Amino acid sequence: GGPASLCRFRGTLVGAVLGDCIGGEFEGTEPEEIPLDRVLRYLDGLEDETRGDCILQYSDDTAMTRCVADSLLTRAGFDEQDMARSFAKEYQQAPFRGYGAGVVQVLKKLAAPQLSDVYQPARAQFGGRGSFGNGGAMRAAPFALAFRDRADVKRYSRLGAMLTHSCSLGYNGAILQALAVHLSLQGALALPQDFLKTLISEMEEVEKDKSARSDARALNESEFPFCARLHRVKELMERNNVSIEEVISELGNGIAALHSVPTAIFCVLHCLEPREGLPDKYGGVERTVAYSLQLGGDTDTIACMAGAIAGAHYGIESISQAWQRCCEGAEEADVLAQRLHNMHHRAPPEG
Ligand code: F2R
Ligand code: MG
Ligand code: MG
Repeated sequence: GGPASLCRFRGTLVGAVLGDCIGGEFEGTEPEEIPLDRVLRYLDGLEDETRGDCILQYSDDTAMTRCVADSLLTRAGFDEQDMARSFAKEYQQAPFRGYGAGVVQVLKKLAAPQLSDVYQPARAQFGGRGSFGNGGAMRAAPFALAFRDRADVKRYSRLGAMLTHSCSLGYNGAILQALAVHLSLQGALALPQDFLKTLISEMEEVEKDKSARSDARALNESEFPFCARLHRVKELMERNNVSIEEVISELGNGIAALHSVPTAIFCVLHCLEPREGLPDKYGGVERTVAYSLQLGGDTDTIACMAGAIAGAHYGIESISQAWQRCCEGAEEADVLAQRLHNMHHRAPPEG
């Protein structure tokens, strides 16, 4: 499909659910425990027609992405009160979705009817430093679908993440993920070096901010930490052979946004071409998800974010029907994507 086509919208949200559900199987695993043959055996099992519809459950990644999409649609734009209430209600109804240990406190506080400042519970996290987890980034894709204008994608993905993540290393990860989906939807992955260049220049602007600089200092990170990681992505892309160990040591595979969003972007870029060891029958989304799983660590979230960016590039047509049938919430994600596509092509939503 062309830029911002329906097929790309559907690919984005369905790709994200697939990454979450399939990646969930390996979350927290050491990479040496998941050699490629184990990953491929597992993925082959999803294609086995004789086992009927196997339902892999989605986790917090999809639960919160659905809240974001639903709130943006219902309110025809970003409404922090509505989105906060939606997160709290979703958690109350299904607390078993594998939420981060810290964010649960925020979600409980957001349920209080008398709460007026919905950003306050997030600010109180981790002794007032706020969370740098990837929970804001894992649910950021719908912002890229709802808003056409790049400045709006950045503005609202930041505010949406700040409802739970007040540390800039958390919410800036959400901006980076939303920007990656936004660019991919426009077809920017056709020129991977330019795609990366644009992300770096956008993030330079974002990370100039005073709080970003002081948060990076307080956490002993380099200045412009996301830009620094994106430069490492560029270096890794320029090399012929990159081992899984090198990707993990250069970019990370953990629960922090800084250690997972650039990693997800690398997975997409690395899998733009067929990869040795991955079956030729795989489309681009399958290749990307299969590669992400081998990194171990926070596999549901890395595969979810990579799946969204890859899905925006390749579109729904490239995604295996068998995989879709296996994943809880894939059909609902498809419906939300179609509604967001309508919204995107109508008048710009109010902020
Ligand atoms: N929570 C998980 N996985 C753990 C295993 C779950 C298991 N399957 C189960 O069901 O029990 N996955 C999900 O959490 C990640 C998103 O987390 P989020 O929303 O960012 O949460 P939180 O609590 O804010 O941050 C996560 C952890 O990061 C550390 N951390 C964050 N900020 C910190 C700070 N300023 N100082 C120190 N530590 C900080 C803490 O350990 C937090 O608990 C996704 O992977 C999702 O899939
Ligand atoms: Mg999860
Ligand atoms: Mg995770």
